[in-house]
Amino acid sequence: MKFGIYYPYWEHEWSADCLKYVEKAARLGFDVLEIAAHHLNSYSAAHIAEIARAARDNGITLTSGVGPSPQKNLSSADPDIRKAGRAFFEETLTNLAKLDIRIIGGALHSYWPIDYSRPVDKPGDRARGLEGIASLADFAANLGIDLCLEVLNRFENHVLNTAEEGVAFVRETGKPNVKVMLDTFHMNIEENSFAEAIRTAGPLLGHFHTGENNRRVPGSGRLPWHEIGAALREVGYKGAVVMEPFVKMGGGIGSDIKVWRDLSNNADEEQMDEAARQSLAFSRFVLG
Ligand SMILES: [Mn+2]
Repeated sequence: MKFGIYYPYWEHEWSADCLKYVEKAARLGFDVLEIAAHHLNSYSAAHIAEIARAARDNGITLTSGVGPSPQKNLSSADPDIRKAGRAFFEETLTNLAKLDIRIIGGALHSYWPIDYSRPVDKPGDRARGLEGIASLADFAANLGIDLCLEVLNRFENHVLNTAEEGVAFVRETGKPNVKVMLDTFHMNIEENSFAEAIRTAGPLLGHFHTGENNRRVPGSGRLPWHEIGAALREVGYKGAVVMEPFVKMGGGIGSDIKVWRDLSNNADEEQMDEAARQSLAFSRFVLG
């Protein structure tokens, strides 16, 4: 198991540059840095090469996550939007490969966050999203990339809310590089049992996010980390465990994540670093 962190922990905008966090993640002892792929296509070739070099120099493995915008939604009823989604993913995956990234996780089959002021068509969105992912899978496979479909809570997505729904979706694609991604924050809302959900995903589990019930760093809240660790070991999970804490208000990130109070005890950057370092030690001990 490798342990990582998603750099928006320190940022207010998804467009924030990931470069400086490569060295920081290494300095804090992480194996993995997860980058937000939302704006990767706007990076210059030279900048992408610089990030790849920094990762190699610091011994950091990069993974990526994305919440596709409504205009790049593979499950849209509008064929032009589905086409834009496909083009977005082809360009993004090509850039991910330049960074040696083998994992992209998130609601790839849909968009995020969902606008629930509009009518919800779960069967239609599921069918179109499945077709979009299944047809994208070979393109990703040729670049050595796994598409990891994140199971989200009901307030953020309607297509995949449980490990069981994730597994059924992934099996239907019939593609070996399409996998299930679980996140303890979402599991805490939707699953009857953390261990059972992890067992349900079993060998199809391709990526794993950790966060507390209130999205503070793992070990600071009340999730059953020993149960979660035992289940990950039981299914022989060998992938990345990436902590995804969100503790600061402000910007597009604070708004999308719905952070309406400072959950960090007004920590400065040094204290944020220390909280991440301590949570990493906790995660290695209890999950690894
Ligand atoms: Mn997540």
